Amino acid sequence: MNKLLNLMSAAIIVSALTACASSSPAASSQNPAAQPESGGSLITVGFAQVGAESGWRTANTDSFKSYFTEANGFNLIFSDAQQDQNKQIAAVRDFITQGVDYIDIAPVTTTGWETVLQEAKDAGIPVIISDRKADVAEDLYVTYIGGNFEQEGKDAISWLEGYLAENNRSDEALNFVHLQGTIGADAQIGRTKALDDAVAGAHAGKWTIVAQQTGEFTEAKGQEVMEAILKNNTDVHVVYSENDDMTYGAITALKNAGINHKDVIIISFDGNKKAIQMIIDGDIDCVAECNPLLGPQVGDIIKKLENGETLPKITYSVESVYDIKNAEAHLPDAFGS
Ligand code: GYE
Repeated sequence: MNKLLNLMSAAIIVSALTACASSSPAASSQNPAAQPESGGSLITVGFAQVGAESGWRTANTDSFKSYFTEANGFNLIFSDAQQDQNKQIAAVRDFITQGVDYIDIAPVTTTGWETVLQEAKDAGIPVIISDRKADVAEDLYVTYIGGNFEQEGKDAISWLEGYLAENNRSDEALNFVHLQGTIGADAQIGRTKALDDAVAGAHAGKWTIVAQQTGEFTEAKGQEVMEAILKNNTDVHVVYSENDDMTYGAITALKNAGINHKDVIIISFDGNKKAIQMIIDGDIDCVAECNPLLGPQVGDIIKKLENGETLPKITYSVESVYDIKNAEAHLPDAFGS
């Protein structure tokens, strides 16, 4: 069933990507929508990226850089904020000063965007929010495209419930270590809420979070934080890690502490090729997928805007859950390395 769903979602993504590619500005040079501004000039897009903290992020950046090319009719101005919101806001102001045609922001955190988005609006520059949501009034941006993070978390919890039931472990008291992403990022808020709700609700009294700390979505910080946590808690049954990179770090920390990580249920998010391989190798138990390949989809949004089309306010990526039952089939399609 899972496998079927995965194959279906992979097919949807592939067909969506193919659709984007075949209707790209480069492929339709007679289409005036491709070069609308001054017949032949490029569309300038400023992309305020979060940083380079993870494999997901690298794949996301690559996806934008390989889509928004001159050959495709675009001039991309790329900015890396190194996970610092002030830098990201400064980059957006710079895009406004330069008079770009479109701005795409992947907001580091959900809050703090009103002022600069109002400035973009006043300058008449449409803003697309991708990857993580910003908590602002709907008239300050055109559309959001990216993951549904609370749903990803709920999918991971459902997977765990199913796994425990299959192994006759549903009644066990379980200690969780919870490694959170960058605090205040939409991806952290949603994934954290799903676990917090499960622990306070359906599993109250049975599931305990013994440590809940941010590893800032990086492998190094994930390892460092996990090492510190293991000094006080050696009885860990589940690691719920909000991205693959922190998961790699946590596994190293478990090994260094002399704990067999294969005895711990390890739940991760994203779905890098390396993490999918680690499911096959028995190192990771479950990965809730998050799709980073948003470049062509944002390109498609821009083309629609150029055509005067109205877009939905939110478009969520189609996402699956991977475990030992479907990892092998997904491996060739997994992103990154
Ligand atoms: O899960 C993590 C990255 O915002 C969905 O950011 C993204 C998250 C992703 O650093 O690996």
